[in-house]
Amino acid sequence: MATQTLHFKNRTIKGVIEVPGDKSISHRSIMFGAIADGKTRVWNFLKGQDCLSTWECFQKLGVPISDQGQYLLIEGKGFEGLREPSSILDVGNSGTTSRLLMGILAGRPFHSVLIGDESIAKRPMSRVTAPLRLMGVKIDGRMNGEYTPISIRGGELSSIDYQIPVASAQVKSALLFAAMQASGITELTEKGNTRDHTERMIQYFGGKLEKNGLTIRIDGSAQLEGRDLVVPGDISSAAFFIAAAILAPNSELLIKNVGLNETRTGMITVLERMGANLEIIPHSIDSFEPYGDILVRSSKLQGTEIGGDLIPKLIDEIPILALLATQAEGRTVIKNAEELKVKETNRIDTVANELNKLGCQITPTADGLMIDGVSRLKGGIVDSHGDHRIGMMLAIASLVAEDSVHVQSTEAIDVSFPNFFKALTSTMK
Ligand code: SPQ
Repeated sequence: MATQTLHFKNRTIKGVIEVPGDKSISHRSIMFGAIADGKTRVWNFLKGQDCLSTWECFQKLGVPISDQGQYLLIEGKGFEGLREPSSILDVGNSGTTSRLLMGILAGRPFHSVLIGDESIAKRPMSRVTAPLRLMGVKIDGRMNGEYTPISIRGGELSSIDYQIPVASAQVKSALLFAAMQASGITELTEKGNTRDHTERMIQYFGGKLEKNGLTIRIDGSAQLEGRDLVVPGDISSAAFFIAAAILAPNSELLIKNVGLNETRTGMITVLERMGANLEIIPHSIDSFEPYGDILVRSSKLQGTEIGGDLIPKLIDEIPILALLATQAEGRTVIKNAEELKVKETNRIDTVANELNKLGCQITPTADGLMIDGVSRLKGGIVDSHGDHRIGMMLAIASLVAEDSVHVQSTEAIDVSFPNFFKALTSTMK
């Protein structure tokens, strides 16, 4: 277990950086490359642990994937090119790998078994296994398909008309992958607008779908073709640097080439409302995903209320937003965010428990957090509990803590941001 001792109070954040490639898009680039016909080349692929799990799973499914230095090469042969794996598919810590893979394997006429780490074993899977059963898949797992290990015997699929009961891009994406292999037209209605990377990639790889408000219609005759793509920087990783520059005095940081897909930019909307000094510079170059630069300066923040439709657009940024709220004037209330309980950790409890150890005033609620600012942070021993986003948030807390912050279990950060500490210290003056 790695512990980092950090004492960064009064340091300034300055310069120009790029953050690693987007995790959600990197996972999907391998998946689409694998189920498309022909070569897919991916630049700026995120070599974080989660995406490496996806890479390994698809290699076990018989897909040639090679690191060509500048880019990743995936040689797909369509859905039919996937082969029955001779050993268990290990998704590691990755919810995205497990859920999306189930949707792909649902239509394949062979048997596979998915396992993951201790955290994955606690994350709900029936949100995917239940609708897949409705499509005709033989899928089971611990506690009637709720938890890993999951076993799938895929085969012929029927289309469904389904209202997704949780606002989850992973459930939507798993069902889209299954729907592309089903007979007839599948109609999916989301509970709220979630990240739309899968829909964009279906279209980018030559497939068709119709979107009308929260409803997506897709038929099972998709013929996808390999493509070249550049993965934009991950806004969820940029979030920690945005926070660092806001909190540290006399700071000015330019974060280049960050994904600006509006289903992911809820944090920017909220921070602008809180008074943050941000400039968004979109790039006009045509791409399958919008991206641009973000200029951040030190800012004084006001408390706010965050809930409703905004939640899916910033769900992974809530830990770092909570830290920012401890440094904002007044109260911040985060509600409608019960999904946080089923992430890598229960992020409602972990955020409150760990930040309160440093002197914050955070009350966990049934569906979010109530945060009173401005808190003066002291040093202390805190733990990521194996959750990458909690680990990075606690590291950023050291910019405002009076004494050293000892962050335990920092190895978890490799899931989405290898070399995070090197990148952070490179911006410090
Ligand atoms: O992949 P995993 O472990 O679920 O990762 C997380 C994260 O913090 O990196 C969530 F814990 O991101 C999810 C995100 O919360 C990635 C994701 C995607 O790529 O489709 C969608 C969101 O999850 P969900 O369950 O709301 O669909």
